[in-house]
Formats: sequence, structure tokens, C-alpha cells
Amino acid sequence: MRLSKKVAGIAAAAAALFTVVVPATAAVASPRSTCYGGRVCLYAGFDYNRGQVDHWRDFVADDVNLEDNNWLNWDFSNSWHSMNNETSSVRNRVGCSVTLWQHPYYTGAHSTFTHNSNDGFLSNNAVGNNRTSSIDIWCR
Ligand SMILES: [Ca+2]
Ligand SMILES: [Ca+2]
Ligand SMILES: [Ca+2]
Repeated sequence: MRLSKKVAGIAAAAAALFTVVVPATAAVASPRSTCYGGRVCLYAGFDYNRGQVDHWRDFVADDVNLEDNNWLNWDFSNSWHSMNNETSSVRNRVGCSVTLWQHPYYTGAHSTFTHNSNDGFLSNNAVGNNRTSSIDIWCR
């Protein structure tokens, strides 16, 4: 009797833990200020979309042409809005340097961002604002 009561208590504790875990998982759905390790994150707005429509996307490998990539919404759904010539800020957590290029296939003006760097304002970089069309991740 005593044992089953203890088991019931553990089950209740596990259930309580589960109800806590669910909203916590939902809370991290917005990448607004977070870029997870092993990724480089591009944002359609300055300051990682603060106060703006949250169009963003993360990359784990090179992409030669962003014309066929769409932004994600805050909830990871597809915005159906092309990423080409729209990047305004970047966070790099991918583990090595990343170069953003003005044109597809790594051509034109470009800017390189070291691992763990952030740039909330690409207007003053060589690649410029709303011009990125390809992304080269040095270690992938
Ligand atoms: Ca692409
Ligand atoms: Ca800048
Ligand atoms: Ca471009």
C-alpha cells in the first residue's frame, strides 16, 4: 500500500513535469533573439527583426542561390516570401566564418562574419543591406 502510494506520487510528479515542459517547448519556438549552435541565422530586418515582421532562416550548409529559399515565420512555418536580396542582419553560431555574397554562386561584393559574431545592421558592410544572394559556410 505504501509502495503504490509512492509510485502514484512519482507518476503525479512526472505528469506535473510534463505539463511544465510543454509550454517551455512552445516558448523557444520564436527565434527572434536566438540563433542555435551549429547554425547561421539570417534576418529580413535590422536588429534580428526586433519590432518587425519576423522573417528569418537558419543554415547549416552553403547555399549557392537564395532565389529558391523562402523566409520562415516566427513559428517555423513557410512565409512563401523569397529570401533573395532581403537579408538585413545576421547571427553566426555555425562554428566557423561565414561569407555573405551579393550575387549567386559566391560573386560580387561580400562580407565575412566570424563564429559567434552578430551584425544587426548590414547597410555599413560591403555586402550591403537587402543584397545577399548566396552564403558560403567555410567549415561545411
Ligand atoms: Ca537556395
Ligand atoms: Ca554592420
Ligand atoms: Ca543579390
